[in-house]
Amino acid sequence: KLGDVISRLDLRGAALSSLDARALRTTLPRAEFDVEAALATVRPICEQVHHGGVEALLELGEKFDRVRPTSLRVPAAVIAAALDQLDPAVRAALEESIRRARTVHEDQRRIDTTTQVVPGGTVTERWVPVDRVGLYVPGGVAVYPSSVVMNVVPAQVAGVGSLAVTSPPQATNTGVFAGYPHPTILAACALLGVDEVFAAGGAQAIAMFAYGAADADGTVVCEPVTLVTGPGNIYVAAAKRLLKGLIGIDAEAGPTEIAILADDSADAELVAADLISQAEHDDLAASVLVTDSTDLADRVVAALERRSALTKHTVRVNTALGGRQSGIVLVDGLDEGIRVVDAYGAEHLEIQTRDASAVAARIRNAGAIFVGDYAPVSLGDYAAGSNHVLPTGGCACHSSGLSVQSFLRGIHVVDYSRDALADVADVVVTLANAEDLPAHGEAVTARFPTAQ
Ligand code: HSO
Ligand code: ZN
Repeated sequence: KLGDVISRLDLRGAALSSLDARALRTTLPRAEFDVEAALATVRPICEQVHHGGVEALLELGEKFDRVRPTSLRVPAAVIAAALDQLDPAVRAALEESIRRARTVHEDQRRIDTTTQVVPGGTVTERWVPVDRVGLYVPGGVAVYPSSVVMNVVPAQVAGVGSLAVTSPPQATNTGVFAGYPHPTILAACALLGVDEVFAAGGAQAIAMFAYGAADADGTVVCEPVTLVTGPGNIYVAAAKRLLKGLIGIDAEAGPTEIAILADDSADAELVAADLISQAEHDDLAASVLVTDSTDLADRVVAALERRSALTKHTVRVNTALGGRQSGIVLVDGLDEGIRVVDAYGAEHLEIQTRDASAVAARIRNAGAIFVGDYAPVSLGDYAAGSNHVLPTGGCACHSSGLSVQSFLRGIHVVDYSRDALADVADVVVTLANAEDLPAHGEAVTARFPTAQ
């Protein structure tokens, strides 16, 4: 019975007050996502792509995706065919999703700022998009055309000039799509105006982006990129960690997480529906309820049992809900609940309490916060306008979700006149000498030979 396997952690009374933030964090339910352990597996794969280029990528597709890509780059005609055969209702929904994401992300554009430090001395922070981005779109247990939207929209709004998408070839594709990524992924690319799409997944896809790939004649099929974004499995995360430095990466994405902070005013049916919605992603998905109401907890468990039996992916949902990464955490009150969810730093946090907006305003650590009864996580997954590529595994404590900012760099432009430099020369010389780096000071005094 599901109710018997959902773990309960009782943090009422001294159980919570005796834990500091770090201890609390390790006490809370969380999935094992040992990226370090996967490094040994992905290292030879990345090497193979580095030296073998296109041919290595085709072979690795055959090995790991059980289908040899028909060609590494998806031909324009195949992308166009995918858009042609896209269900009109799905097309309209994707278009609405794109529209809302654009609306939100356009407001994230950064404005260059110039500060006049002294007369004749200015520092400008200039925002410049990265040159070329590689976007990874997973295609394993589930395929996510919505993730194409969430990666491409902020990159385009940021002004990234060159943008490539990669997704694993699907063994189940037929007809013109055989040996290519899922047709709905291709159609989403077409809707967004992305024409550079590759049939590569896993660690090998990240290596392709990092090193570029040429075919046997030396013709470059994929130019290397400067930044890779997008969620993936543990091997994708490991490859990103391995190749970081050569390329920029976004926050590492592990299995999805939903935490719900709820009091006795919450609707148990809605809480259960939302916990199940993210449990549906993956056996390792985490669904965590934090509440001060044992009565609500009992009602949620009953609702979970009823609802999970009725939903399509019952087995996966029950595995995720019964896993050590999921569970119900009991606390004394709202303040304690806030402490717990802040320590957890969920990818998605729902607030289903009285005065939900005021409670949300007190939260410091979460990838995204969903306020009240009418903002389920699945709204954010598809159509709120917010981004659904968010930090998992507690990374919300130090990282943000994908946004326009993820694709920009702020360059400081320093512009000082002769007089402005002369005015501050002593400061530079004094600090340079204090650090025993006199040549630093000499670079300034060299500009004022008569003053010496
Ligand atoms: N909840 C996932 C995103 C997603 N959901 C895609 C459905 N499709 C991670 O934020
Ligand atoms: Zn989701």
